Amino acid sequence: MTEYTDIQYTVKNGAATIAINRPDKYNAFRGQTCEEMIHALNRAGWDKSIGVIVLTGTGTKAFCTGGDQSAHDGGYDGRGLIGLPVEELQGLIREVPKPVIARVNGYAIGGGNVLVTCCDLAIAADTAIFGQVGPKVGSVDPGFGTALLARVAGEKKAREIWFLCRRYSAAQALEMGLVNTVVPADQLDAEVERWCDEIMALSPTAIAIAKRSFNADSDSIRGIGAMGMQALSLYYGTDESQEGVKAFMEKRKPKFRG
Ligand code: 2NE
Repeated sequence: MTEYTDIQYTVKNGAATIAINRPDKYNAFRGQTCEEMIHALNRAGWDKSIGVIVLTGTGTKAFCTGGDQSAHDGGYDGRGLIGLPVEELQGLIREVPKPVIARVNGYAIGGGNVLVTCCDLAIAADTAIFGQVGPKVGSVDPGFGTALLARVAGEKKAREIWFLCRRYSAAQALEMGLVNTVVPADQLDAEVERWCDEIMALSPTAIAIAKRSFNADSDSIRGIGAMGMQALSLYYGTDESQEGVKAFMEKRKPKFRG
């Protein structure tokens, strides 16, 4: 894979930036997007000249809004149990031996919020908005989306995020520990660059060892996620789940009960 259609891949001063480039879909990912992100993460992850990876979305509206609901018909349009190899993508963010920074430039919703959760660090524009929508749209991202979020934001807050599907400001995300810092939107790139430059001045091997040891404590969540995806694939076959997707696409409230 040398040409990408759904993402942009750029390198500057040892930092590789992977940007989802589907602004008309609020940077939602389809099967092809996940494949390209996996390819780009492997490309940057094992390139010794790269010391840090930045994950972001193009435009100012969205970082990423999760699975592309227009590519969902009882399952998404790609590979794997649910038609999106998200568990592989999330696992790879943790697996690459260098820090992955989420540059959150807008909505980080659903699977987009999970990407932020999985990244080692997160820097948000003050205009960014966070949240989960699964129970509103007939989905759930089990594993890193739930159990790792509880480690990051705390058990009660993670359950609130999933059980109420509210939206949270960048300031609230900072307070709950989901992001490391918040800056005015017009200073986002300069701030990300500053963090990348600081990382590039440090020992890559020490950082790789530190990352793996941080991961060790929560690696069992990968297994929970695998089991969860198996359950999710069955849930996607139900009327209840499909009502959620249909309601989102028809811009109406879902009717899950009765
Ligand atoms: C992002 C948010 C909150 C924005 O709301 P609002 O009211 O400001 O805008 P609107 O009209 O909802 O969205 C603007 C345009 O972006 C598209 C919309 O369809 C709309 O298109 P047009 O009508 O202008 O043509 N859009 C936004 N998000 C999209 C998406 N994910 N797929 C396709 N089109 C999308 C609001 O739009 C929102 O809540 N979006 C998220 C919807 C969602 O259901 N995400 C997937 C959750 S499940 C998931 O991610 C997942 C996973 O993480 C792991 C495994 C399986 C699934």
